[in-house]
Amino acid sequence: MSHEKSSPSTDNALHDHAPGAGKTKVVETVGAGGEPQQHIAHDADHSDGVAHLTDNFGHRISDNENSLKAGARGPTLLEDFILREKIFHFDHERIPERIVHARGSGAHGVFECTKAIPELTKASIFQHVGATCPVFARLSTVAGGAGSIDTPRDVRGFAVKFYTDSGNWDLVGNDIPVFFIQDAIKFPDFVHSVKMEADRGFPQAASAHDTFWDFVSLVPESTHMVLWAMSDRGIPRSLRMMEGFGVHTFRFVNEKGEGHFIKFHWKPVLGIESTTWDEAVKIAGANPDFHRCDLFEAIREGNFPQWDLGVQVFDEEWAEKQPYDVLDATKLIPEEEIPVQIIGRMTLNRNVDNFFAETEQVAFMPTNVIPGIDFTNDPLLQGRLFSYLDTQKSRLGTTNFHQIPINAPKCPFHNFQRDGMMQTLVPVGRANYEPNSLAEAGEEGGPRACPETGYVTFPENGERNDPTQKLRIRPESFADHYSQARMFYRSQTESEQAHIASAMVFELSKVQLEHVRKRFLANLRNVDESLAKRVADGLAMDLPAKAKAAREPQDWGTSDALSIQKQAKNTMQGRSIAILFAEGSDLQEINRFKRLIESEGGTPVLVAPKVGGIAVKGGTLKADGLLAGSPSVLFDAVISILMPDQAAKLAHDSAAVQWFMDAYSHCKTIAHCKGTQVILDRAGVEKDDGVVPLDQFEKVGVKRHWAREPKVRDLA
Ligand code: HDD
Repeated sequence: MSHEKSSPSTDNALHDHAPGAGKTKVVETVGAGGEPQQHIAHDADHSDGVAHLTDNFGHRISDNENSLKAGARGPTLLEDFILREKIFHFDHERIPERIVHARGSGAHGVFECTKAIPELTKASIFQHVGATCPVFARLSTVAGGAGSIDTPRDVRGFAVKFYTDSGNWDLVGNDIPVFFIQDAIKFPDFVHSVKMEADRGFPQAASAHDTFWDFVSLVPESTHMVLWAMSDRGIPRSLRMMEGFGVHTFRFVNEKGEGHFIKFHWKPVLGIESTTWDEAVKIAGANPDFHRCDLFEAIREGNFPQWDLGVQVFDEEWAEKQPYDVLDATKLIPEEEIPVQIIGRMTLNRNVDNFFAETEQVAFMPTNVIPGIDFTNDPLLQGRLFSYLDTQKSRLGTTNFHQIPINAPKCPFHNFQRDGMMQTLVPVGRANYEPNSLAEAGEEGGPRACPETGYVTFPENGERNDPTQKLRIRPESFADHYSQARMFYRSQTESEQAHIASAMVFELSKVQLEHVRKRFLANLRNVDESLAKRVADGLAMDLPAKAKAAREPQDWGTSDALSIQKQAKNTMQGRSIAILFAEGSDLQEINRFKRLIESEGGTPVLVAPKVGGIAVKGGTLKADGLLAGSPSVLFDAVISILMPDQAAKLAHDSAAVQWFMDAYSHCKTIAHCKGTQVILDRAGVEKDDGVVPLDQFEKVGVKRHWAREPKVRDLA
């Protein structure tokens, strides 16, 4: 990153004003002019080596236990500025939560270019292999509030801020490559319908209710994304194992001014992994912060999550020939047609120091683009270009939210924007307008526009369009609402298709308005008759007449890239594997598995009926988790090493029986010693490719055994 000398017009005196002016932990951020700056992170005074508690204006506090009173049992005095400041600040700790994506987890990292593409874009970060820039990523759910569970059925937000040397670039995407609506004007309606219902304030973080299904059944363009949300993509196992998508068609522009259409993809190095619905529900009870903890702990342990950034590149001529419109955000471009080329890798390698200051205050905006990356006329994207800037003012309270360290660019920035609430910069001189000739009198004249290197909007904005007409219409090319939904469904494996059908049955069973269910089924017949029949049977309803489609759906074949199971990785990397032990278990054997899992990049977790220290063969061993408090839903595979007497005892403990029953019904690998058989019998666990003796664990590995599913779940 280059750091120019800061302009006096935006010099930031923040660092001189740290409370207490002591020698506390110093955090390096970036100053107004892009120069590194130091902030005092803790409001304590260390001047004599002891951290002294002060108020926000640096006055030392003598007593943090008692308010000031008139007499030992008398009234508290208004004069107590220490009490008042403390309560005043506390009363205002919360800011409005995000209207959508309120629940999120963030981390810092680095992006590295792995393939230079100057022929496609002049974006500075893509000019040289090995070029890097810092990033901040926030991964979120959409519908729930800030304190809601991590594992509801929902879309996940995938927002990345690249702090490049030519300004911040925000790629604000989701884990699903298409969207529910085509035009931003429908966004408030859609969001109102999926959030908790207006009169009753529930359900929280769930789409299984009347208003969501009412909306989507009335808006057929949402059908494609509804299928994605009802598929296993809606219940990811880990934030580290999700794909990400920029969703819209964007544009790369090269040095010569030539444009190419592109779609952005994030591919998780750990592979894509989801839960089953039963598992997701149980995880919500066992650990509502499951995804947040998983991300935090992986980074803390040095198992840094990584994603490859890829692009699909195509031109307008190719786009013109497609049976859908590339400006329609309800459509994807099959990877079989336009392969994804990998151009970089993101590594998240540092947890936040403070959740509020960073994860809560980070402000993503699709308008944050750098030269070489441009928008298209996608009407959903165009609406977003207004919405995000606007919402930050209401969330963060001031137009100066860009000065908050997490939002500030790490390259120089200079302009004549001035003042506003919470202004922390101290610009000097008179130059707060332009043009000016103050420099001629020896004064600071301030910055000037840069025609050579500044952002230039791609001039062609009239794709298949007549810009002389003002129209409120949806183009005819956006009219096919079902063909890609069909392609998505037909690209899934049998078990994935069954999951979609079950999810729809579950969600529609929560819909109390009968006509809404019927309307959705009528639409679904346009996607796939067998799916519609399956869902109707699951609800014990008759199939209604097929809805009339705006445009008759076509068979567009299938795409393996749309299925999770077809791309599954059999790997221990990033997976957590439980080792169940009890009194008398063989320590050597336990350690052997621990080492194996660790050497393969996995995390072994010791689980036992008691945690404090159990006498095992060869020593005493502490467990990481209590059996009753560490259900097997928290792990990707389970190993059981028990002496027969302990196993016989656990066979009468419902937590132990349920542990194996769940691992089995969630199609996980169960590697067990002979002694464990007595519990497996009680749990109804039958031998199969994934229920194996201990010595076969390594061979079988950590993957789901979907062939088992018909034995444990009615997939009708
Ligand atoms: Fe949005 C937040 C992703 C359409 C308006 N959106 C938000 C976040 C993500 C997305 C990941 C959370 C950012 C964070 O972590 O802070 N949004 C999308 C995607 C969309 C999309 C992939 C379609 C392709 N969004 C969309 C539309 C509008 C908005 C059409 C409005 C016209 N989105 C917002 C917002 C939010 C937001 C209200 C809430 C909090 C925020 O912006 O910062 O402005």
